[in-house]
Amino acid sequence: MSDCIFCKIVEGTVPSKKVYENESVLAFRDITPAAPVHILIIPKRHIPTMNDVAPEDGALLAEVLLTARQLAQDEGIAESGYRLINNCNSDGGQTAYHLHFHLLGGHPLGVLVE
Ligand code: D5M
Repeated sequence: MSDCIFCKIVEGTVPSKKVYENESVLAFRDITPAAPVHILIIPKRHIPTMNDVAPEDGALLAEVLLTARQLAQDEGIAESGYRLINNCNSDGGQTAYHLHFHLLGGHPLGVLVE
């Protein structure tokens, strides 16, 4: 049995507030939201970090990103704007080692990188 919290969410053994699901991608609300809209988009298959994405995962990664784009529309934040973040490994602040992208929006997020 996997020790990965997001694999458990995919399996349904840990509850989540799902907002979108298909056969390869899942999106659910972050348990500690940092903005009015804070959704995590993940591939269902366990990929630990961005470093582990292989060239043959390109279509899957595109599906994850296109899901984020669609959810931004659905959540009404596409026009006002949003931030899509991947944290990679310890310096990047990654705490959940199953690839995920944070979709954040719903209020001004401030400047992160100049
Ligand atoms: O972000 C990992 C994110 O995952 C962090 O914002 C909390 C969130 N998290 C952790 N456990 C859960 C559950 N069970 N449901 C929803 N959200 C969760 P990182 O980029 O790794 O720092």
